[in-house]
Amino acid sequence: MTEDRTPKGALDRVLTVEVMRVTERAAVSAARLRGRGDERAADQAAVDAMRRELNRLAIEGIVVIGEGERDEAPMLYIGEAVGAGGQRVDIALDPLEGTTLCAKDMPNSLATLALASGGALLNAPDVYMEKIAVGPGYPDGIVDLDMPADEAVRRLAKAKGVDVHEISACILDRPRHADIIAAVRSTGAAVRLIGDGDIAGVIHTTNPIETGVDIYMGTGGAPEGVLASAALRCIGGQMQGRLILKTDEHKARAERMGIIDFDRVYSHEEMAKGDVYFSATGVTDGNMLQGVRFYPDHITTETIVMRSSTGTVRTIKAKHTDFSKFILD
Ligand code: VTB
Ligand code: MG
Ligand code: MG
Repeated sequence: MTEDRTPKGALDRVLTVEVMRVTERAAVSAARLRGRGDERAADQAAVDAMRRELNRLAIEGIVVIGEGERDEAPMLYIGEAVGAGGQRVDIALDPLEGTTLCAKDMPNSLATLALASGGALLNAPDVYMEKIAVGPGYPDGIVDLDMPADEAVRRLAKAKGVDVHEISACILDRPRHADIIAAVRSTGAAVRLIGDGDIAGVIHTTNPIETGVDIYMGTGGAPEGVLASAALRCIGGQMQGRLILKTDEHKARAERMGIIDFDRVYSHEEMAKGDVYFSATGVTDGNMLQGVRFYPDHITTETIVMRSSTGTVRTIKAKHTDFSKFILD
């Protein structure tokens, strides 16, 4: 028998494989609807597949970051119990992150899931979150949310030992980001604008040579912020997030989830604590993951699956010959 080096208090390591299966299934179902211009259908397909797979796992899971609150999301809503029974875990999911990317067959849409011990993931409402993230290897606090964007890229360049022209910042292409885009460009650094998909944007900072992205900045979804934090906990890097709670309704939702300090800056370690698993399967082709491929007699998927307690990061290319299952069940 091989020795299981699972640290005390950590989750069962068998779950590494299990979480991967869940995102693989969701990705295949969404990928069938790539490029059809129907975001809702692709999202629904991913949600159905993910829920079905989650309910087969030997876990007693609660969705803490999901498709929305119960009245607006019939499936995988926040608070939904999933699993066939077993270890008690919290789950954060975005079955199809980048629905528009998938509907338009553009790069970097993913099926994503994070799993952690009960109480370990920030219960964030589905509001916006300001984010800043960099990959591993920088001193703690090298950048933060309150720093002007131009200062952040300059500091990063200095720490990396390169000219600021060699830095690239990934930012969601939205009018609300006009100022930070201008600030970054004023330094001579490059801006990679993305249409959607900021979980991928954050993960890309962990491998700047492959992806061409050194830093992620800007405002995106809070659920995506928690999922990206789970990934960084495993792979290394730093992130900060601050919920944008301007309206009374948003504040009330945050309060119901136990948030009392509305202006709090969370580190990625505060958004995803303890032993965390993260899995993402490519739906469309991307910088780090290939999308689902349909061959006449099999399907391939590519998944990055990782675990924080051991820091193992696996990229798994799977060939699924039992493909009838993907269609029938
Ligand atoms: C981001 C991105 C998502 O929403 O969180 C973004 O990661 C933010 O919201 O893929 P807006 O689109 O309203 O700007 C998505 O683009 C879609 O969920
Ligand atoms: Mg979604
Ligand atoms: Mg999303």
